[in-house]
Amino acid sequence: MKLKTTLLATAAATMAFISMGAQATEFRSADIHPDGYPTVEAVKFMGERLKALTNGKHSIKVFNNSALGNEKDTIEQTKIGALAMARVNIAPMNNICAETQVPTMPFLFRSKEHMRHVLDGSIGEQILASCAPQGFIGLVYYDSGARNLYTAKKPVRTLADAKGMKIRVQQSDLWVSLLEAMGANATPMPFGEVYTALKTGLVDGAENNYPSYESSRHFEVAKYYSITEHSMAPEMLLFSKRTWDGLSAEDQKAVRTAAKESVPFMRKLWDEREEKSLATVKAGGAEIITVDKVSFQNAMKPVYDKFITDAKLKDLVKRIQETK
Ligand code: BDP
Repeated sequence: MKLKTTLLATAAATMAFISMGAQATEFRSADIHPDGYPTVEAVKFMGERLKALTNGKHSIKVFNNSALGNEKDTIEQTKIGALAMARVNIAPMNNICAETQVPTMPFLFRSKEHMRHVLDGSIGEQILASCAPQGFIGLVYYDSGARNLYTAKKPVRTLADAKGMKIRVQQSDLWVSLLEAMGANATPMPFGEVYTALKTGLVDGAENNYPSYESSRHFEVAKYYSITEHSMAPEMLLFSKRTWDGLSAEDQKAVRTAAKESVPFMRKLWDEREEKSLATVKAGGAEIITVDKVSFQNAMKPVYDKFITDAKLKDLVKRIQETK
């Protein structure tokens, strides 16, 4: 009797495995942010949707807090298929796939609504699709708000104040030029190293949105937060093309659908988090500084001249500017 039960149980387990299909997968997805951060929660949500859409066949496990390395590392792993997914900012893709430079450009989007509208449409799709030859399926963008400059010792109120300051930037040539155009001394480094760099004076400042400034505790070591809003470079969710090519068309569709469904979910979390983070950094002693934004804007021509060089990129910029 006992043997029969065991046999039955084994058979049931085997059946369950077979019915799941030989390719049942838990896709691994990397993020540098901690639990609770909108990007992390959005990918978890996508995982739940994917599981539902594929009747439990596919799911996602998020490895957050830089557990699988910094963004450049996880992009590399995604390219070779060692990792199925990476949620990164668009900036570390700038040197890999030229079109991603466009949404990174300084003062390009006029507002959050403009940015969302452009990225949701055909321009956004074109840029996502442009990374395929490099081995990446661009699934969706997530919000990353506007990035602002923050400094440890001296506040930046005018463009002249930024002159000569050592400012950490993301690992992208475009970002180096952007800060150089402000007169600063740009220092590229991974996000995870910035807190110590600010604390030890290796850099004078950095730049980021409210939620990252807050969750990284950078506000504790760089309390002058200047509202420059110099870029709205969004987040990107990448899927490894190697892994992708092994999926059925039906499963690819499910991945895309689940990713799309996570966008409104993320935006709601994002809007709430921006407000909460502002309150937290203020309570923590951050000084929110209004700057002469036009002077920063006027300094950006060299960045456009250097990076928006070919007809394709020029056309994308123009179409974005013309989008109402
Ligand atoms: C944050 C992005 C994250 C970047 C980070 C950075 O969410 O993906 O790694 O900025 O500045 O806003 O490196």
